[in-house]
Amino acid sequence: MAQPDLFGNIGLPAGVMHLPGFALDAAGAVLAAVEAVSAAAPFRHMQVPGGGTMSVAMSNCGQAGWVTDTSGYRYSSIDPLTAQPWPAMPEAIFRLAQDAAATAGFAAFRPDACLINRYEPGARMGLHQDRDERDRSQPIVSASFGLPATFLFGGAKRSDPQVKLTLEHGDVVVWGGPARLNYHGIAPLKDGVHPVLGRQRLNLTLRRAL
Ligand code: MD6
Ligand code: FE
Repeated sequence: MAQPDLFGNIGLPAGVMHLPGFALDAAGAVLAAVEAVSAAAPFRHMQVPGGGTMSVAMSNCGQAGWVTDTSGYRYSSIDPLTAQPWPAMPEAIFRLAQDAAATAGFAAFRPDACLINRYEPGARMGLHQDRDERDRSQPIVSASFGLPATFLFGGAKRSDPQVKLTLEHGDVVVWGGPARLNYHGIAPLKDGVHPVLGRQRLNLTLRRAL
């Protein structure tokens, strides 16, 4: 447990790899690609089955997009807001995810879905598992930009203790193997002004969904 892994990570669950600054070189191209995606598929606050609205605003690109409404969570090839397919996954985003996955030992990763989360101060993501994807042998790659956030990593049960990890601009997390179904969430975003993105955090979460 106290042994650092290949990347110097200590105390993270097995299967979770934090790659600080991995996305810094690609940040300009990736953020320009996010602008283009959100011009075609605007950020929106989706409804959750319980009746509430998410504090995080979302968009997607790729073959499949993660959506939620009052009937539940699922992947959909059509954006319910525009009734059009989601924008294709920009090359810069695909390449970043593949490079990060390969660095973490998942050379076969070919993402077909990219969920884009936009947090403004106070926005949060409650504790959840990612279980809407078909092939759970594939990891999830998550890239963060803008204001720092506190990622909470739990265990296989909702009540398991949590480890905190600060995700900064340009950080990537690759999450798979024995941690694939662990509970996790994001603490309410603290206010601040990021030199590149201002008062927000963007997170791109890439999966093999179909
Ligand atoms: C976020 N991320 O960072 C929300 N899930 O804004 C996630 O829920 C997430 O970053 C699975 C794997 C990596 C993640
Ligand atoms: Fe998640």
